[in-house]
Amino acid sequence: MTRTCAILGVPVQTGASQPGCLMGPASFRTAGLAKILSGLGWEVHDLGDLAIPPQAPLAHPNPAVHDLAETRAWIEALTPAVTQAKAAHDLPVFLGGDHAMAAGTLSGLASHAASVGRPLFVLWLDAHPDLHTLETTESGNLHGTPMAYVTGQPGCDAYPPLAHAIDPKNVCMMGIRSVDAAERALIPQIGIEVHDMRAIDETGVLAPLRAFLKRVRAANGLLHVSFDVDFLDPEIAPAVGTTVPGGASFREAHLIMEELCDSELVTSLDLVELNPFLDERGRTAKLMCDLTASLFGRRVLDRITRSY
Ligand code: B3U
Ligand code: MN
Ligand code: MN
Repeated sequence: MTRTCAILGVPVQTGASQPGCLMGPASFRTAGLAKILSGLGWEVHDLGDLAIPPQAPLAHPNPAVHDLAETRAWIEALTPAVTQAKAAHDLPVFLGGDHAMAAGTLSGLASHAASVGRPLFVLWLDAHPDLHTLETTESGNLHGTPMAYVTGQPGCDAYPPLAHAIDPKNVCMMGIRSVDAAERALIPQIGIEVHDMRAIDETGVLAPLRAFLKRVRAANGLLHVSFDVDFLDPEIAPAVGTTVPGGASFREAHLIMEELCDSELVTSLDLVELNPFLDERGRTAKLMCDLTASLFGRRVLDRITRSY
């Protein structure tokens, strides 16, 4: 049976420090994402771009916080749209936009998961854990807050009330290499599984990924992958506002995508933080499309057996 995939553009850029992520969905479309996925046998439905109306400014006790009204509005618009897209499609892909988008995609997916009675797991591929609350963020860039919001941490009450929180124990982070003090304190406290780049250098990507996938399978979980471009090394993916050296290599990233494909566990995907204004002749957009293709079934050679 043909599997269906939805593409939803989410041109949010107010969560980041510099403009440009607004053009992310257009860049993914220009790089031919829909055609690539349909070429792999998927039935692709492009749902267009979501929009929010212009917002009146909203103040917050933390004076660093900026563009709060916009992030709130994106969460409000995204939550029902994402729940619907997931109910109607096997594997919706949400094209950011900056990572503030994940506050809305994950809140919508958590509602969907609750409605089908399955736990939601999240694989978070990022240089950053994005675990700030609105009270702890020093930059005030709200793309640093979605994981605190969706796991129900106190200090996010300026965001819309969350109907279903995600269990932090169902979250696995890989690629982490830039963590602020408040986030560092929260990680052991809430029990999120974090594989920083040192851990990846020590174990490789496959062992921790397989252990996590085994947990998802055992729990009959839904699996959302949230892929921040800065997970990748800036040498291969320059089109991102928050580059951090020492990121995942081309080969590590493809291996993760291929393993995710083989597992057949992935039920939704975010592609975030692509800033086409910073790209070099579409290079990062093309790489992100190629990595997505690996997740959707493109392979070098056919394999007869799964390796685990
Ligand atoms: N933790 C820092 C940096 C950051 C988080 N997410 C991104 N950058 N992309 C902050 O500003 O909260
Ligand atoms: Mn991020
Ligand atoms: Mn990041």
